[in-house]
Amino acid sequence: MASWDFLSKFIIVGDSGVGKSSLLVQLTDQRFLAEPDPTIGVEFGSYVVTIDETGEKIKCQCWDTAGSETFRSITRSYYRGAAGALLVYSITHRPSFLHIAEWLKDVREHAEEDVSIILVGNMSDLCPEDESEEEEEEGNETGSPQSTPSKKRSSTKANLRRQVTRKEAEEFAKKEGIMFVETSAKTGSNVEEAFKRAAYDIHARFHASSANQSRAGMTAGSTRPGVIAASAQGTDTNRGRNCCIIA
Ligand SMILES: Nc1nc2c(ncn2[C@@H]2O[C@H](COP(=O)(O)OP(=O)(O)OP(=O)(O)O)[C@@H](O)[C@H]2O)c(=O)[nH]1
Ligand SMILES: [Mg+2]
Repeated sequence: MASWDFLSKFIIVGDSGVGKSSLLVQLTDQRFLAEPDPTIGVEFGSYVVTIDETGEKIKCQCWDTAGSETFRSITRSYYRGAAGALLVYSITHRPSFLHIAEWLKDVREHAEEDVSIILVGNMSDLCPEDESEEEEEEGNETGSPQSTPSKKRSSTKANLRRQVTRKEAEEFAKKEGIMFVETSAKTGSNVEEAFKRAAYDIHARFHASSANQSRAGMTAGSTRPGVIAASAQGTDTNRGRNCCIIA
C-alpha cells in the first residue's frame, strides 16, 4: 500500500543564487549549506505533507531547477506535469524579484493549467523586521547593486539590505492570484509552511475538480492533471500523460 494518498509534482524556479536548493535541503534534511554548488540542470527531493484536518498525505516530488539562463531550455522541460510551483526570489536582491514576472509566465506556459503557485521571498534572516533601526546602525549607506544574490554569500551583514518590501510582494501576488510567503532557508523559518501552503492548495483544487467531475457525470477516480490519488492508482483514468509518478 502506498504511504501517501496523493502524489504531486512541484517545481522550484527563480534566479540563480536566490536559495532554491537551500530551501529544498532545509525542507528535506533540516540543514543549511553555507556554500552549496550552483545547480546544474535539476535536482530532486521529496517530502510528505499531511493535511491536518483529514490526515491525508500528499507526497510532493520537488524538482529544484538551475536558475542560470544556460540551463533554461533543459529546466523548462521539467515543468510539464507540475501541479505546484515555488517562485523564489531573494528579498535582498531586487532584480531577482523583478524577474519573477518572467518566471511566472514560463510556469503558466509550461506547467499544468491549474498549477498552484506560491511566491517565496527568501533570505528573511538577512533583513531584521525593524529595518529603520538597521539603517541607523549602518549609517544610511545605500548598498551597491550586485550582479547575483549569491555574491552576497560573502557579504557582511552590514551591507545586506532588504530590497523588496513585503507589501509590494504581497500586492504582486494578489494581482497575479498566487500565494506569498517570506522564508529563510538558513533558519528554516516558513520553509515547511511554503511547501505546505502549496500542497494544501493542490489538495483543495483536487477535491474541487473531483466534485465538478462527478457533478458532470465522470467516473470515480478521475483526477486533475499533475495529481495522482493513491486510491485510484492503476486505473486507466490515472495513466494520463500529465501524471507525475516517477519510478
Ligand atoms: N543568509 C541566507 N543565505 C541563504 C539563504 N538561502 C540561501 N542562502 C545562500 O545563498 C547562496 C545561494 O543558495 P543556493 O541554494 O545555491 O541558490 P540557488 O537558487 O539554488 O542557485 P542556483 O542553483 O544557481 O539556481 C548560498 O551561499 C546559500 O548558502 C537564506 O535563507 N539566508
Ligand atoms: Mg540550486
